[in-house]
Amino acid sequence: TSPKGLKLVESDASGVNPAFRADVLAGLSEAQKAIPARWFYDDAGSQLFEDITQLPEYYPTRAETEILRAQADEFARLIGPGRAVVEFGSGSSVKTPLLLSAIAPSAYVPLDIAGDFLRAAAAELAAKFPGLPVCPVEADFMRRVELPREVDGLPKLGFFPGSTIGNMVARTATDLLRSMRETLGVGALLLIGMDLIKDEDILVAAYDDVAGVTARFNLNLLARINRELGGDIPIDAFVHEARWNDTYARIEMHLVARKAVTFTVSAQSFAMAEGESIHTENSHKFTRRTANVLLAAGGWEPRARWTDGEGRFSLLLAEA
Ligand code: AVJ
Repeated sequence: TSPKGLKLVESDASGVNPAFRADVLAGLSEAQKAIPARWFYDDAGSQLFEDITQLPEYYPTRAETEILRAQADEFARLIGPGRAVVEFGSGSSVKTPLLLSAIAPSAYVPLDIAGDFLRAAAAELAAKFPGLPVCPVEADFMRRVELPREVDGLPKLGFFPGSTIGNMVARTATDLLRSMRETLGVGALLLIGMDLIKDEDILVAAYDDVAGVTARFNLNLLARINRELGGDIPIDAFVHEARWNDTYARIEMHLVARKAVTFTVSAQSFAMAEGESIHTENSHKFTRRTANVLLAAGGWEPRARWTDGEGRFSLLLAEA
């Protein structure tokens, strides 16, 4: 249950997730068909993303982990002990322990909309840090979240690694940063990962690996739609594509129809021409300045910034 006591709706009487169905049907009805990237992460999709983080071409996870390992002393100096760390997302088994070990916090509060995964990740973390109060909260962090009583009065550090903010267009990213500020309060700090603009070939390869894992990750969305929403999309008729959009400085993932297709989802019919695509993800990339502008627009003042040794990825510390 959410802090307000409302169960977040994961399925209706027919076993369908109504938010998933609404997003898919609306997205397939647009001129440029598009489905929000958050629907990638069913069990198979979450496993495929784990596999992506191990790929030679996919540098962001390794680069950010390198920063977290290398800058422990700097985090301790600039953040200090005694804060409640509020992680936006369930936490990763590698990055979160690196941060917590570096700064000696007073509590850890992971926020996630997916309750089962949240509780499993929280239990694993609690076992690694005996004596650290761990207080998971099942909530949609795109809005202000009521934090648990246990962390009242403690100074907060928000943690949002992975360049997940890059999945959002500027308006949504700004809304999220403002919500984070409301959740965390005055005097809060935020440690946030943002991937950097670099050579287009390197960016495209990171989202179109030779082994085809990212292609399977993208195409899995169609399998999920067919399974959960009673669809008959011919998956073999689609190919994965990663494109650099230079206007918005982002990698876009698309599923491109190799031939004209018709299909139904939840009893609604759709048609696509050869070469037409479903836009499935944006992954925005930043410079030092665009990262700072985004933070400022969301109400956060940049305080410090670190990159990995090859300058591929940035972690930024900002103050509310
Ligand atoms: C988890 C959203 C940060 O955008 O790099 C990886 C997801 N998509 N490969 C990203 C993803 C394709 C990833 N994020």
